Amino acid sequence: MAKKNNTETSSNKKMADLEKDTEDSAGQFLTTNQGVKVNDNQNSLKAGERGGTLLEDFILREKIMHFDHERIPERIVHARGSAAHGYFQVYKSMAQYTKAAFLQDPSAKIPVFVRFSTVAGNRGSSDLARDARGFATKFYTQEGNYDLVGNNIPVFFIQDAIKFPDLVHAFKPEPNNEMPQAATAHDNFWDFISLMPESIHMIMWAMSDRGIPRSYRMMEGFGVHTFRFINASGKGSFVKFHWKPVLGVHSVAWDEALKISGYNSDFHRQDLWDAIENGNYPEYELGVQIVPEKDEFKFDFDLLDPTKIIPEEVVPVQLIGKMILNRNPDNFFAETEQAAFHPGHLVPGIDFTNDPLLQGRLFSYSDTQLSRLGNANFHELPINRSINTIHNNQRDGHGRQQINKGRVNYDPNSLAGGCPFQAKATEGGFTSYAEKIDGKKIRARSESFHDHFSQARLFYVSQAPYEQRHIINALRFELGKVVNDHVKTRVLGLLTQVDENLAAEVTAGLGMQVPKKPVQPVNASFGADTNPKKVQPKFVKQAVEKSPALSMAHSRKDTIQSRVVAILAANGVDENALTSLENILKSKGAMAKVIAPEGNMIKSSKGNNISVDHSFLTCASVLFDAVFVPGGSKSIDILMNNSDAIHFVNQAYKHCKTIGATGEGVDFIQSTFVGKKLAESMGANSTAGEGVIINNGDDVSKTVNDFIKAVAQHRFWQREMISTLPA
Ligand code: HDE
Repeated sequence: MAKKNNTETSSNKKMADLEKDTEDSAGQFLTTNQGVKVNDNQNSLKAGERGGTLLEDFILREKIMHFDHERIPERIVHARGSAAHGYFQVYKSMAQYTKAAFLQDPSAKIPVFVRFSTVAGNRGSSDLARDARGFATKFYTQEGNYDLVGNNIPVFFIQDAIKFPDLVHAFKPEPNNEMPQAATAHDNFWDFISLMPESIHMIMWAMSDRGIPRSYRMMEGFGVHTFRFINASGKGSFVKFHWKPVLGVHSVAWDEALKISGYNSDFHRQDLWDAIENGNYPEYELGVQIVPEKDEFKFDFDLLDPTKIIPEEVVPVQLIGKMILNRNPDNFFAETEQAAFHPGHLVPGIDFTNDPLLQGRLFSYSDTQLSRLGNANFHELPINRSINTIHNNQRDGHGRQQINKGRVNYDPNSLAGGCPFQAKATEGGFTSYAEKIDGKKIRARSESFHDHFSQARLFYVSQAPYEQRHIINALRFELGKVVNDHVKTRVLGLLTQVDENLAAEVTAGLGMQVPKKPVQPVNASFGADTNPKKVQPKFVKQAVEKSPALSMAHSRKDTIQSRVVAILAANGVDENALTSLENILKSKGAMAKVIAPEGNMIKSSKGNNISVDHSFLTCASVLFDAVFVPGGSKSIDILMNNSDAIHFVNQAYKHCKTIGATGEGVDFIQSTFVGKKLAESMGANSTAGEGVIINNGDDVSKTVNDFIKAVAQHRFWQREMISTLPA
């Protein structure tokens, strides 16, 4: 019993800590920052009713001065983000591999704060940009903060941190005209990539549907680098971290992403917020791939190379715990914006490896946070504070919160009895893994980092045909925006190394000639004195020919939990059909939204009021996972004459979504282009009808059940091949 109380206490400690700094003005007087009550917040102090304003108006000056400084620099990368609170629980003790306290006790709930982000765009950019997504988790553990600062793509563009500023300059808007925003489809980016063959594996991921997730709740997370676990006896093992979303991994279509950006550029932010408000708490399982130290050199790539994955078929991912995000932040700025993550925030039992990208990151995060958050005391901000009280001899600095008592601020000391003490390893003191290192001081890259194409190919060939088509189209789009032909040709040259068919397809879309396979791919990415012959990218036969885990086609497809279904209706809608649809969807955890020609209310077939969630003016099918049209002859007459309603269904079909209808709703579907497509394909061996659930007559519950099974499939991507809809 005592133990339970302890874990409960530790799980609530962070919440209580944040609570201390939370302020609610309900029922309170307005005050200045000095706590003086304000009598008039509408008029500045003037000499007479018609002015001038007096300099002595300290209330005005204080208010404007604070406002003038309300903006802080946005993150140089990952500026656009949103976050949530929650907790993590390990399934069973991981003591065999690590002594990290938060990975020992399955009954302990470890508070977490997670921030998701896009990488390239600025703070106000669209959530649906084609991009990697950041997935940064702060665990407030009993041994101090542990940050797992990862992405939704398990590899990175570059092998060495020294290239990071160049990479970021290249993908950000071009410096002369600050265009394009949140997009890599421009010459600078592809010029850089064409000269950096090591980036091609990540390019495959970024151009795949992983670059346009359906939701932050439906994407994986990866620690990217190989880290190290250390157990209580000091034994180390290599570890790669994964987050697996319980809802499966799903994306939107590219055309949809473009349109979502117009209808709701906060789409992912809103989705996360709404899901939590509605009790659909996002859940992710923490996975680890553990490699014993003795196996370090057993792979066909270097474990220290951040452009490589360990295929899950080679080292399976063990699921070791679950994270549940169950609380939205109270204040975006104080929490989400001021959160400072750092891959160097470690706890005993976890350590680094010599991955040269990871090592460079260790300098960057606190350095950028110093300028972003303005001083060296940002660890004292409520969101960044450890649940452990801080005891050290660091003092002063801008905005210092802690009031350290006593005369002693140095160590060793005798005047304060030697306090604060150093902790032995057995007392929980952090000790770095005593890795033996013996080498020359040298600027070079290990030959084991020279294979840039084998895993890019593995990724491409492991994709389903529709996923490969999406990669081809993404590359056609991106390179289609590039003006310089020689840049395009160089990228196509790299693609020939990945897969010749891929290169040919992309080239055809650009109306260009397939370049010859470059004999000597590119050497601009090496040091000036490096002998290019020695550093040529090479191919290595992979342990697996295909890795099904790399394809989203194999993701979980048996739940409609939290999916959003649009119900198209107008006055006269069949109330029984609509309510039974709503009830069944709700019982399966999905959300139903009524969309009508006008907002507010419609009258059902029985004359009852039905609330409208959105009118066609404020939404579009791209904001929903599926569409259903219940009957009601009057309602259908209205919808048949409404071009927005017709477009809604056509577009949902184009984006391969599930469409369902009952009663006269079936006539409506048949009157659209969808109906035309279905009629054209009658009797033919066609996929046109997959995911269109309209043939069950008036049996609403059978139709809805079939509809639900189809929605769980997420998309019917094969339809893209036959779809020539003008939507
Ligand atoms: Fe970051 N990265 N990064 N990064 N990164 C930042 O830190 C950096 C890298 C990642 O929600 C910055 O506080 C360097 C890989 C996430 O607040 C900055 C290098 C991965 C976030 C920085 C990398 C990441 C950041 C910008 C190459 C996946 C957002 C603001 C050596 C494993 C965290 C900030 C949040 C943020 C530097 C590469 C993930 C500038 C130098 C690889 C999720 O310090």
